[in-house]
Amino acid sequence: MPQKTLEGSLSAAGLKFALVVGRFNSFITDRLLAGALDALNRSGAADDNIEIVRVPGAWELPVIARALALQKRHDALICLGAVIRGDTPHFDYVAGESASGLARVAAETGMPVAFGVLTTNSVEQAVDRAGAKSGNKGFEAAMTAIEMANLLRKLQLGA
Ligand code: INI
Repeated sequence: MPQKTLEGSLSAAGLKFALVVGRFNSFITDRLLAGALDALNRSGAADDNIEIVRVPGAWELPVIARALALQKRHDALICLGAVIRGDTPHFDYVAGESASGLARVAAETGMPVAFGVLTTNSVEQAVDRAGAKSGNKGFEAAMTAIEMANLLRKLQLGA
């Protein structure tokens, strides 16, 4: 018998998304948001099915992602932020708790949560990953959200 492989498609038609975006380092997160919206639009998502939620910073992403996940109004969440290392250990707390908090929301609620939070050592590294040399991590996060929403739907339909 041939192997059975399950994968999510990359069509966003008919799917609902929330983008949760940190305002801190908005010169970067605005670019991540633009990349994510580009991915959703080019994959067939309807504007009416896209909601943008702004939060102060990456630290605040998990609590709002959790509230949205519990509402079950979306097929996937796309969380965007930019944590840039400074001279103090603050970076480690914000980046670490944002990442582990979002992972916990996804695991505990079953809602796909794409992690589009940059954690970089410099502004230059962040710029590179927000639409310059190294692509746009917001675009990649949105594509991941689309794939995961479709894969989960397939599994729930008994694939
Ligand atoms: N929030 C970020 O999203 N990125 C950062 O680089 C950052 N730094 O460096 O401080 C940051 N801090 C704010 C944090 O997310 C909270 O909004 C704040 O601590 C209030 O809870």
